[in-house]
Amino acid sequence: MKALIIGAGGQIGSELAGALEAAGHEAWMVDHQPLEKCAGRGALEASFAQYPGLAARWLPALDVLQADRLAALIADLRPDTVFHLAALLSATGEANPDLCWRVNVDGLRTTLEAMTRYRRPDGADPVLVCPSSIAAYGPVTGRPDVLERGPEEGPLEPTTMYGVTKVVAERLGAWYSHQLKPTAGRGRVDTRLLRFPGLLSAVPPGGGSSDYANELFFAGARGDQAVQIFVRPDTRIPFMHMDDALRSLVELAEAPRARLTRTTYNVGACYPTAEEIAEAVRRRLDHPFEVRYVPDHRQAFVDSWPRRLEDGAARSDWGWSHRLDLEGMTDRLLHDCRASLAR
Ligand code: AKB
Repeated sequence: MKALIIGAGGQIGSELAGALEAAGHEAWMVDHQPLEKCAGRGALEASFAQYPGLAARWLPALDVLQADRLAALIADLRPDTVFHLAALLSATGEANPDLCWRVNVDGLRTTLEAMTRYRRPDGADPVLVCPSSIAAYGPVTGRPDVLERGPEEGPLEPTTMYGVTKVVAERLGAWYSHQLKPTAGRGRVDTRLLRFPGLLSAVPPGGGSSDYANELFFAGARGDQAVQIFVRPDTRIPFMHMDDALRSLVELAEAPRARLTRTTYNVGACYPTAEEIAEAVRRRLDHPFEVRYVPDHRQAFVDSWPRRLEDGAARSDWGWSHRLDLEGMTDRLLHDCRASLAR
């Protein structure tokens, strides 16, 4: 596939380019920042060294709010698959709700509109893959099971602006996939979304509320003897290692349309409390690792998210299966965070 990654310098995008190349695809990358300012610069440079030709497909910086430039890029490149990853996360989004809406919703809609103007070389609708999130859920009166199990069919009643934009993204995806009435020069976009858990990798995330787990792994890798995190020890939300998340993005993009029964899929992996993560890190260290739990305003956001995520549809429709549980993830993350800190 000829893939364009929008938001390629961030936590997911910076590792997705290499994952696509490894799977035999051609990745093009664009971000709102130049390479040297991207959080994922180290991961990108490692992929550029591994895959000849990839560095030349890093495009000049472009903000998704520059609608004309974004539409022109898509019209020019005609990617058969777009991974739309440009987004503000929950904590930053709640502090900047207007910007969160403009980046997460308007940026996505500009991309979808531009993609209605062409078809893939085989005549099929172009594919857009976009992350949704556990933040699309929220507490529902009289339905404690919603937060206990994260049912695939919802209901979805998010409490953060970030969560609201994710529900809108899901509905936009369904509309561009099925409800848009094709006209001459304007066709459908085969839109596919994944409701992701908190994602864990050696690329620091920016502005999420699940970041407390990343902070535990980085603190352990740095050799810190004490760390403060912003949630209670019993806080439990779904988590996933980035390698599984990348595989789910690529597998969903590759899945034949006929096998898909929905536009949004849940993908789950493991469900540790903050204390269980801290303990998994501590068991691998040869020094004390004291964790101070000092909840702040982000506690309310994670408390509004489900503790599990049912993902039967992804498993049966396109064979989704996670590979890393908490123990496997902890081994990998401590190793990778140490390597990233040493760079
Ligand atoms: C966040 O914390 O905002 C994200 C998410 C769970 O979608 N990592």
